[in-house]
Amino acid sequence: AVVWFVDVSAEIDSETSAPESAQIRNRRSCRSETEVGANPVQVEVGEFDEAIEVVEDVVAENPCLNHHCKKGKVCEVDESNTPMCVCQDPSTCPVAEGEFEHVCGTDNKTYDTSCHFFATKCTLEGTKKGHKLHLDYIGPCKYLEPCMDNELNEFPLRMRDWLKNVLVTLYERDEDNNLLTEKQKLRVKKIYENEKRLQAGDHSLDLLAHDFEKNYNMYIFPVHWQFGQLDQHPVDGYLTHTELAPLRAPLIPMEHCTTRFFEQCDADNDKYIALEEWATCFGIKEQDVDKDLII
Ligand SMILES: [Ca+2]
Ligand SMILES: [Ca+2]
Repeated sequence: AVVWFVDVSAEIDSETSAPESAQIRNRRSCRSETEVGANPVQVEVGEFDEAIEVVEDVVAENPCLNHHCKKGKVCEVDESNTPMCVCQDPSTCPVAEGEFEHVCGTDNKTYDTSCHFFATKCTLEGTKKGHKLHLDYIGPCKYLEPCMDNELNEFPLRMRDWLKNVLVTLYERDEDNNLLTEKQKLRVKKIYENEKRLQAGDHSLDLLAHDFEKNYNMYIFPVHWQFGQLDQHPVDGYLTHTELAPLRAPLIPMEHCTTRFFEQCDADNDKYIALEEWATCFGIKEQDVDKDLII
């Protein structure tokens, strides 16, 4: 479950064109190394067989090759052969391979794939409607039960435990993957090696609450770490709706309190979740909020 979640985050972290986090880049490069296994350029040349000369000419002349467009846009050249990004026609998006590729927009409409969603959002650029339209969650739109007050309090219990387990899993696999920085590794090592650590499992809410009280210190870093993972565009100590999307979108269909939880995290209602607000809604004490922990 952990791996699935991390991968999906990487996929949808694209409502912005800003650089991806090192974490995601690392994961991508790992993935392509294992999956492709060959130099992609060689593969392409092979496909064109004898026409290698011609292919190389085309490569040199196509200014779109190294021109990156954000999701929802594709590169086209104008009359003077200058590359530019234009909205992608949704009908050119790859056909969805199944319902799992559908996404639900904040307009409560189901889009075939995230490609269809971002292409549609692009055509609305500059309008109020387009500004308000976000990818709400992964999967087709469905009825989400309203989140009750008592359920809202349960959410951070599960979330904190889950974050701690994600970090421990990353740590266990880190030997060859470099998913964590050296500093982060040292911090997780302390948690990992602590004998009192609650092992991953399907625990009752009572046990999770008890563990948070007893082993509070083990939760401080995981909460900070997740904030740092999301605060990337830009790195400024605040989370925007878009920065939060990689965490929110896969979570909403499984945890119906997700939206309400993050809304109330923004205690001062300025549309940004500051590190202090984030830490507070996960039960971290004010004196333990530490900007240095998110690096
Ligand atoms: Ca930010
Ligand atoms: Ca705020």
